[in-house]
Amino acid sequence: MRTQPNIIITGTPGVGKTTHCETLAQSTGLKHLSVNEVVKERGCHDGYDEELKSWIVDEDKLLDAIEDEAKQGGYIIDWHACDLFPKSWIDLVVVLRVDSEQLYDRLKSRDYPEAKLQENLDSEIMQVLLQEARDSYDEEIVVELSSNTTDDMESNVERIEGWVKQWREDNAQ
Ligand code: DAT
Repeated sequence: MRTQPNIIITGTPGVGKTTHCETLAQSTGLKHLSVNEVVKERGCHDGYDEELKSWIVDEDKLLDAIEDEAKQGGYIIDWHACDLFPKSWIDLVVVLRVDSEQLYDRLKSRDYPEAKLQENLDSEIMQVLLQEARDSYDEEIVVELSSNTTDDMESNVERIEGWVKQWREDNAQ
């Protein structure tokens, strides 16, 4: 039994995962687990895709790398996929959503290659991550939240903080 919850914050790149996770890590004491960092630092990849400018993730290595931490609990997992994590590890899945114009501006300012930018815009419009979350986890633990403005972010953070507080009360030993 975990004494702290694990939360996934997922969504298309640029939606605001890192910003939400960093704020929540400070306010809740949960640890921000950036899958991107783990993939890079612990070598959970089969090389780098120069065209897409991203690591080719080895999911088995990644799961092995984070298994002990995840089983212990207390992590906010930050990644643009969610279907790979075993259901038994996860207590809440937050799917952040953003309007196309906002996403375009955010990705453009990151100098994304055109193909990668378009792929991510399409993915957001087609709700790929939301569908993936709904297909992979029980509907009660999947929450869709808007991340267009700083007001959105504040209310999302407040809502997730409230959820964490409740989880801790419900699971106090
Ligand atoms: P991700 O980790 O999903 O790739 P990020 O946290 O790095 O996204 O955010 C990308 C950029 O967009 C960053 O400059 C912060 C900004 N941003 C994210 N969410 C926002 C929001 N709800 N309101 C305003 N700006 C936001």
